[in-house]
Amino acid sequence: MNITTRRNLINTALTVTAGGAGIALAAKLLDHNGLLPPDGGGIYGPGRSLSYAAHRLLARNSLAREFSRDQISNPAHANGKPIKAPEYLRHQAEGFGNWRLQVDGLVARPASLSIADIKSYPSTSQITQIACEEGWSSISEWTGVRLAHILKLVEIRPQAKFIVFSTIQRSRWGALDMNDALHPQTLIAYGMNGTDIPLANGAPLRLRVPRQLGYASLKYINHMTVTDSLESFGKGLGSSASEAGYSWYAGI
Ligand SMILES: Nc1nc2c(c(=O)[nH]1)N[C@H]1C(S)=C(S)[C@@H](COP(=O)(O)O)O[C@H]1N2
Ligand SMILES: [Mo]
Repeated sequence: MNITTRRNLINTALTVTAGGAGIALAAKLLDHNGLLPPDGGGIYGPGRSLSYAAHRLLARNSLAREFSRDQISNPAHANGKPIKAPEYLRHQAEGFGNWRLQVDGLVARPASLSIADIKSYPSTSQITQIACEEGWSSISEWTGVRLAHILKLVEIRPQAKFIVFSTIQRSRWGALDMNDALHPQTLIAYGMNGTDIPLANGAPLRLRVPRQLGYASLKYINHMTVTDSLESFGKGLGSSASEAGYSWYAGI
């Protein structure tokens, strides 16, 4: 789809929505083009759908801003305290040697990756900002492997549309579409500011999605499932954040 076609599609969706009877029609149009987010229903649905569609159509390959070393926040920020669940404390006592990232779903080669496995892959670093929906922000250097690299290793099937992430905190989970999943700045990170990720920042493994608000960058991840539909996950809204009333897609 070229840029004019994309703009036209958005204009059509906007016109149809503004036309009153058109919300359902606009949703159908976006759905048909793979542009309806999982939380696109309800009273906030049309706004969410159009903002998601606009990002995907007009800013598909955009990069999040990267900063220089002297802009790194000092002291480093952490949102919340290290978690205290016995299961987590046990992993911590074992130096995270038994932590695994399970990868399954629509893949040719399901995997169970240790931190050592993940550290053996080509690493990349970025100095990016975490912007929290609560109003603060913090800049850190993140080191890890591109999520795209892992998805290539496990050979995702062509029907793949979303990657669902679980964390050791059962109440925190989320999903990325393939555009964010394959984006070069989306990392499975194990390092922060030159050392292993501190406990409060999501040790030993977290997602970094610098094109979305902080809540998309899930900490303590241990499982990812490749799927073509989010319907069977939780309430079908795509994340614990959207179940709590935030937008599933938090593009910035
Ligand atoms: N598992 C898990 N991931 C999480 C959170 C959380 O509470 N649990 N908080 C999110 C929110 S709201 C933000 S803003 C960032 C904060 O990351 P930081 O603690 O490294 O600053 O992590 C996100 N990822
Ligand atoms: Mo946040």
